[in-house]
Amino acid sequence: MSARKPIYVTQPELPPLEEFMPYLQKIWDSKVLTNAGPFHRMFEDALCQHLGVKHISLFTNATIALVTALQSLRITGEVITTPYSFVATAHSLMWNGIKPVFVDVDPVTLNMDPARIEAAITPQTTAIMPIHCYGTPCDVDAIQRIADNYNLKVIYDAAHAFGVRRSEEGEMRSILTHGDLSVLSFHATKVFNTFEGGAIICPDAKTKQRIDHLKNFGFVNETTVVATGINGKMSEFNAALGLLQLKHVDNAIARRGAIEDRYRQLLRDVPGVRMLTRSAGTTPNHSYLPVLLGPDYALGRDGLYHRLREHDVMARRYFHPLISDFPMYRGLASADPAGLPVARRAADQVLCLPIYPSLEDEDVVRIADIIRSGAVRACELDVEPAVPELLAH
Ligand code: T4K
Repeated sequence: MSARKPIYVTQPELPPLEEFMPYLQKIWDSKVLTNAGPFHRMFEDALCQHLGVKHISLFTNATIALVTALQSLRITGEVITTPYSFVATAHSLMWNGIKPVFVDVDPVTLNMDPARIEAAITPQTTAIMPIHCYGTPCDVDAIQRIADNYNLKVIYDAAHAFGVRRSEEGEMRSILTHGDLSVLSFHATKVFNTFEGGAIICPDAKTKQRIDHLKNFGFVNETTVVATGINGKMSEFNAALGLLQLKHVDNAIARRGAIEDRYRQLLRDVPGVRMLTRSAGTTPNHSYLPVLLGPDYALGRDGLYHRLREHDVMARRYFHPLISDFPMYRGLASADPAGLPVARRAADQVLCLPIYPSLEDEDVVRIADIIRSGAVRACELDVEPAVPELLAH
């Protein structure tokens, strides 16, 4: 047993504690702990500015925000979504009594494949819920064209997409303004965290107001309740932390970018290891570092997962199993594996490697070495073409 500290898939970024103390002092002095207090308002404004969007409603977490986003647009019936995501995406539909309809993903981005959407539309379809998986932007233009043609709403699960921009009309614009609503997560494991937290990006003040009512039990004033709302409010503690975290997030993302570059350089020529192509014209956030271990990777995906663990490296198989494999979904016709071959292959091959700002270069090198060691048999076979039947493995 080694005494080495485990390296997890991620480690939350935290500001120096002494920087947070004055914020806490203000909360202690004012005794305003929640219900749209001063930090909540300041954080909403600062986030809008930072992200380049007009209206944001803060939440306790992204899951409640997704549930509320669906409520706010009165989505019912069936919603087309992806099986290649964290289970909260589909759960938010089930909590609204909506039937998820899974469609396959694109092999390059692993985001919902727009070419699969139209065939899944029925008279019950009311919306599309894609995710910007690992922060890679969806084909938002193609999705919007389909939504417009069939009069469907689009709610993006943008839990991974904090700060992601793409080139539009000569400038870098937030990916979060596409569709009708986008939902961010500020969970501890995300690029930007408030311990727990989330937000809905809204297109206009009226929609934000409706969402603000919905996250506060439906209250409009002391005595008027206009909807069966929920309690989804972010507390002053989380909002104050978020305000402070914003000062550090650009540096954190830059450091993540350097780590991703290093992995790409070290793993470039390892047989059987594929990294996702970076989207052109995009400012990424480097939130995850997925690699796909193909059939020509000698050790296989699960072999590598376990070998890394033996070396105290806790890589994760996001997203395996597919959502459509979980018991509450697998009975759906759209969960049939035959209709989801690309998502299934990705779920079988993916491994998300550790990436976070304080990850040391020597650890990146060590992780890359372990991955390379798992490719050895394939390398040897590459120079031994005398045994072609083994190459087919
Ligand atoms: N939509 C999408 C596409 C999502 O990915 C998510 C969440 C959501 C919606 C819902 O967002 P929230 O409602 O959570 O805001 C984690 C997260 O819990 C989850 O938020 C995230 N996606 C998902 C992809 O990953 P687990 O079960 O892998 O978390 P856990 O606890 O195993 O954490 C992973 C590693 O991170 C740990 O091994 C160590 C490190 N860690 C974690 C926590 C919580 C820390 O160092 N400190 C911590 O406090 O789900």
